[in-house]
Amino acid sequence: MVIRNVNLETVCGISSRIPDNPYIEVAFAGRSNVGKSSLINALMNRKSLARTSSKPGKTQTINFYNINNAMYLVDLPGYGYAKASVEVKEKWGKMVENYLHKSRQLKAVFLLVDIRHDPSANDKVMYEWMVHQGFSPIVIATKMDKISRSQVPKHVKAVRTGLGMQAGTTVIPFSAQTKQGRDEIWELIDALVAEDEDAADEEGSQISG
Ligand SMILES: Nc1nc2c(ncn2[C@@H]2O[C@H](COP(=O)(O)OP(=O)(O)O)[C@@H](O)[C@H]2O)c(=O)[nH]1
Ligand SMILES: [Mg+2]
Repeated sequence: MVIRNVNLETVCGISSRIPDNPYIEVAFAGRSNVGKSSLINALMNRKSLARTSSKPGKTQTINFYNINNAMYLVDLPGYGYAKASVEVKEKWGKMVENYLHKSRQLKAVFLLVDIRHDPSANDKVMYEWMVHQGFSPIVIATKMDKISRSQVPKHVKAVRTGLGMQAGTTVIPFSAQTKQGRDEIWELIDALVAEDEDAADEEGSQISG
């Protein structure tokens, strides 16, 4: 995708309604501080449109970034933020769950994990949920600049094992700092956008005869 324009179109809080968007959505899940907003900025070629923070638990809303009036990148609040109260955690959980279940435009969820660490129990729950919902699970192992290149395969393998990923599923090593992995992620998203456009054409031709 050649980025022509990006716009933070909808910010969805606990009490807001999930928008009924006209284009497909791709969402990014993962624990707080794993690098979701940094990845979205890297995909958009923006330094700081998506707010990033060294303090975990900053994004408490679902943020919809309109890309070229063609699709949305969706920044989800992170799970597993230890300092949030039980009540707040529950509300966030419900909001995210509600979105993931109800959005008609959500075509893929990318799960971000830190390439340095074995996936957590929450990561595993999220992964299994994705598979259960019928999404083809795509895992992004981020912060790869923090390990040496020669260590990457070993860590990718640990991520696969930790999540119980099946053969043929995708792990993309990524770094928001070096932008490694960015093109590969866009290729996957572009394919989803193209698929949706084909489906729309098909529908159109059925209506016209
Ligand atoms: N070295 C390095 N730091 C990163 C990378 N991605 C994110 N970070 C840092 O990790 C922290 C959390 O990132 P953020 O995108 O806000 O995480 P989020 O809570 O998942 O949205 C910030 O200090 C980022 O600068 C990366 O690929 N490499
Ligand atoms: Mg964030």
